[in-house]
Amino acid sequence: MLQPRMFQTLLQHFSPEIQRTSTRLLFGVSHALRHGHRCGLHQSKAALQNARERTLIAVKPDGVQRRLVGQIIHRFEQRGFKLVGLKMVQASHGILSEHYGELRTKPFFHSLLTYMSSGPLVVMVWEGHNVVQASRKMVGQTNPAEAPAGTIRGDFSVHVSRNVVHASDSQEGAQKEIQLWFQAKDLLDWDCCDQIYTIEV
Ligand code: IDP
Ligand code: MG
Repeated sequence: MLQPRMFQTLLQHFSPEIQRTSTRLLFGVSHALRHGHRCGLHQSKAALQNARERTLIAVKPDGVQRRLVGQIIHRFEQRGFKLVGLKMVQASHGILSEHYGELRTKPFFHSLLTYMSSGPLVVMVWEGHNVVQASRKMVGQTNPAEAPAGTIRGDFSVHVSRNVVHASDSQEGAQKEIQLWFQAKDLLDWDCCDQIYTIEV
């Protein structure tokens, strides 16, 4: 690990602006880590528990074909959520029937399955504080005609049958969908180094 004194010595070779920024960063992180240790255990546990909420997001075949995967991932990263699982799949009617089981009686059910199996999906699990509700807002209404500009559907789609992205609609739904699409071993528990700056722990 780089010691503060060595760090300062190295910094002497850089411009004054880089020196100031780097020093603020170094001592800011160490202060935040010390402060984190002083926080009440109960509060930290509750905050960390909330921060571990997870949801399933999928870029649908139209989103993949239109090369929107990067922009959609970018929005979730930019908001401050943590990616804990990701894969590209060609989904079967079997898994899609289970995923959309509640819509089985809808007149568009068959065409929905045909569309969703027409090409690869990029399926992801995102983690963070209030991620289920926040991601539904980021995605926008089911019908893109009603989704405001600034939402993914409002910015990238026009018709309800080609609305680019899926997001779980509740915490219970998210748990079921995550179990349907991922094995536990494929979800990574990793420490995100900016967590102390995105939630209060
Ligand atoms: P959601 O994706 O916003 O949660 P749901 O009502 O769960 O919306 O519907 C699942 C998906 O079914 C939608 O995202 C859309 O792809 C498709 N869908 C919903 N309503 C219609 C419709 O009226 N016509 C065609 N497809 C629809
Ligand atoms: Mg839904």
